[in-house]
Parts: sequence; C-alpha cells; structure tokens
Amino acid sequence: MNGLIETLRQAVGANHVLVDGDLSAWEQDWRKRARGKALAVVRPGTTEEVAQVVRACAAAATPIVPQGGNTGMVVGSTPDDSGRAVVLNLTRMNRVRAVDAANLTITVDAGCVLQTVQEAAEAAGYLFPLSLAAEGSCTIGGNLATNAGGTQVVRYGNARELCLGLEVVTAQGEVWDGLSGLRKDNTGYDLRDLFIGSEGTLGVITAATMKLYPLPRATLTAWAAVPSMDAALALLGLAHRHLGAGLTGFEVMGQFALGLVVKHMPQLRVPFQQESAWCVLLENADQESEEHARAQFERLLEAALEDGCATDAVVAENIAQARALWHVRENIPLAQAEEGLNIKHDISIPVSRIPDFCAETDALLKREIAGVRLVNFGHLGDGNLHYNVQAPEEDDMQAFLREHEERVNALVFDQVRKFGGSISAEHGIGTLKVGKLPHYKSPVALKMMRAVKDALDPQGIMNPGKVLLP
Ligand code: FAD
Ligand code: 2HG
Ligand code: ZN
Repeated sequence: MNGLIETLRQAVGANHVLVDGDLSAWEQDWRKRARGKALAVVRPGTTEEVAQVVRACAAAATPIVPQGGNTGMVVGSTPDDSGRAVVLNLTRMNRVRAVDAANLTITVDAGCVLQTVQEAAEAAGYLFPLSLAAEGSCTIGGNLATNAGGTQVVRYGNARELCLGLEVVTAQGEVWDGLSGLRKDNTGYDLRDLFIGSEGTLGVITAATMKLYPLPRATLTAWAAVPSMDAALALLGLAHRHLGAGLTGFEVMGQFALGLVVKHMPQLRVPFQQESAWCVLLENADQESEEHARAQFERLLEAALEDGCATDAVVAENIAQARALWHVRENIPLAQAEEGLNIKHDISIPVSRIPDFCAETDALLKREIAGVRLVNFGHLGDGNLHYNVQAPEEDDMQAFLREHEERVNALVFDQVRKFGGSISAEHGIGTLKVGKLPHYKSPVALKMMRAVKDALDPQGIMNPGKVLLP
C-alpha cells in the first residue's frame, strides 16, 4: 500500500494526500451515524489528477469513495471501517469554468459549492434555482450524484432536470467529456442520466453544465397556518391555480418539527406554531412586478381563508422578512440534530394520497411505540415528505435505534409501498438503505442496475457497499 500512497502523492502533491491525524471530517457522515476509516484522503485539483488517482486505485484494486461537501444524509460519502478505501474529496476543484449567457448555461467544476454556483449565476444576471439548506457546503458534484431536490423542485425540477452535460472520470480512469450545453441530443443512450443519482458508484463527476434561468422580477414569500394535511393539499391546488408557473416553493411543516426550531433556536420567530397543526411556506416568483406578485398572493390567500384551507396567513413585506421565514424552514434539520438522532424517511408519495398515508401511518406508529414523536415536514409541492421518527421524550436515542429502527423502517416503508411511493425521494440509498432496496424495488429494475454497474465498474471499486450490495 505504501507504493499506492507514493503514486497518489506524485499525482496530486504530498500536501493533498492525508493519511495521519484527525480525518474525522472526511471519515464521518454529517449526521454522525457512522465513522469509517480511510486508507487516505486524496484531494485532487484537476480532472487529470482525478484520472491519475482513479487509474492508480484501479491498478491496486483499491476502493474509491467520491466525496463532495460530505453533507449527504444516507452515509454515502464516507468509507467503511476496513481502512482500505481512498476518499476522493473534490472540494479543491471549485472553479466556475464558464457562463454562456446566450445558451443560458453555466459550466462548473464538480467541487464548486452550490452557493458559489448560485452567486456566479446571479452575478451574470441569471438564476440557478437549485436550493437546499446545505447549499453553503454541499457541492454541485454531490448534488448531481444524489440527484438532489430541495425547495424549488415544484417549478424547476431536481438536479437531473437542471443538468445538460457532465464530465466524468470513469472507473478505469478515462475522461469522458460530455459537457454539452445542448438541450436536444438523441444520439443513443443517455449516459449523463446514468451518472446522475448514481451516488459515486459508477464514476467520478468532475464538471457539469447546468441550466440558467432569467432572474424573476419579484420573489415573494408567504406563511400560512393550515389545520390539516387535507387542507395543505387544498391550498396547494389553489396555489397552482392562482400562481401557475410562479409557484416556486411549497413547503409543509408539522407543529412538532417547528416546535423543535422554537426549542433549539429561540432567537427565530415562528409564526402560528402554537395554534396550528401545520404551517405552509409558499414562494411566488413573478416576471412582471412586485405589485403583480403581491396582488396574486393576496387573491390566493383570500380564497384559502374563505375556503378554510388556511386559518391565518402572512406575506413577507420585504426581503429580510422573507429570509427569516425561509430560515425557520431551513433550520428544521439542524433543530432535529440538536434534539438527537432520529430515524429519517425521505419518501415520496403521489401528492393526492399524502393525507391518507399520514393518517394511517401516524396511527400505526403511535400504536406500535407509545410516546413516539413524528417530525414531519417537507416539499409537499412535489410529493416529498421527510417523515422522521424521534424517540419518546425521555428515551435514550441510541437504545431506541437499536430496539426500534428496523421495525419502524419496515412499517413506514411497507406503507410507502402500499401508497405507491418511493423509499428515497431525494437523499438516495447510500449505506443506510442499501439493505432495503431489494425489498422495495422491482427485481427487473435491480437486475438492470446490476448490469450497468458491472459494465461500467467491473472491478467494483467505485463506492462499494453503497446503493447495490455486491
Ligand atoms: P456528499 O455528501 O459528499 O456525497 C453524497 C453522495 O454523492 C455520496 O454517495 C458520494 O460518494 C457522491 N459524490 C459526491 N461527489 C461526487 C462526485 N463528484 N462524483 C461522483 N459521486 C460523488 N438533499 C436534498 O436533496 N434536498 C434537500 O433539501 C436537502 N437538504 C439538506 C439539508 C441539510 C442541512 C443537509 C446537511 C443535507 C441536505 N440534503 C438535502 C442532503 C443532500 O444529499 C446534500 O446536501 C447534497 O446533495 C450532497 O452534496 P455533497 O457535496 O455534500 O455530497
Ligand atoms: C430538508 O428538506 C432536507 O431540509 C433534510 O432534505 C431533511 O433532515 C431531514 O430529514
Ligand atoms: Zn428535503
């Protein structure tokens, strides 16, 4: 192995091959669910360096764990505890390569932090709409590898829909330049779409060409109290009708989830938390004017109050107030982490079936485990719920996980199947759900996935143990 380390040092420079000291920032996942052990953490600065690293690892049959900001939720970007894998961290590759205004595209290195991409787009007068609470540290490579969703999917789609082309280093260390800015290209299989959502198991994404959009003239945010999930769904229907393509965000937040923000971030003001079972955050991005956006929002909210699907509502007066409302929503994952570990279910269900899913699954869980607390929130506009399960107040969370995690997962995922949903809407499979996939995905689909994996990575060195079991 010393020979491999020496080759890696020659490839990327000795300073960028970490073998000693505290490597926990790269070896442990964001939620601290697992701590692995790496042979080395390697931080290349260019695509050619990535290719050299992959070739060296392939020659030594050494596993590679691609890593961006290490903010993933499913233990996908950290090594196992064997000490055999090289963590390939892309964050030094952080250049914005080009903005093509006429083509409405931006091309960036994979290690670019999402917020940097948003800012570069805005500096050029455009919008890059992918947005999630980890945007200050997650990377575009990680976003694509997980096909991240976030809060703007209802209008702009997830990372896949925003991507036009990729540059990839294959598992053999070859460079595929697929950085096309084309919106139409029917020359055979869509290789780009294979790598998007592959969670580092097929190759290393080193750059991407992403879509840009015109900046809206006005973006307004509203916060509504809604009495039930049925009411939230009725409000969503009204929002689609009143705002059309202007509806860019529709987030739902349960009372308990918001209560955690109140408890752990007492400096934040959370409207209607005390009096309402659910709150909804809506965003309206308008190409006409602020007056137009405000009038649209007012008509929508009047209709909602009249209909009874909202019992109270506020529209942010200015950008600071809008930011403050979004800040509450974005802090839910952090407030949960403060409260302790929980069992996360990042699920999607056809929007129309979400109220029945919640009513039935809540009742089943509460019957099964006395005192269980449900942290429910998510991107209702695209049918994606974060249906998280927290231990009863006085319980030790580690003991709760040991005793109940398997049963809780089975119960929730069986319900997801029953309601025609998916066990991962946006976070992916990683290692946390790798054992579940065979139970909840079609055997035919799994066989095709296995064939793709074997064809592109015959040695099985790309992120082994993630997504598909060997
Ligand atoms: P990492 O965590 O480093 O890696 C994630 C996966 O991608 C791993 O399997 C890794 O091997 C692979 N990977 C990383 N880079 C590459 C590459 N260049 N080539 C090939 N494979 C690679 N997700 C959502 O979808 N929506 C949300 O709203 C959302 N909110 C979040 C909020 C918080 C507070 C946090 C902590 C996370 C959130 N996430 C959300 C999770 C989400 O998956 C990540 O934040 C993000 O997409 C991962 O990017 P990353 O650079 O941190 O990737
Ligand atoms: C979000 O929407 C993220 O905030 C995290 O996807 C969800 O913490 C979670 O369960
Ligand atoms: Zn989410």
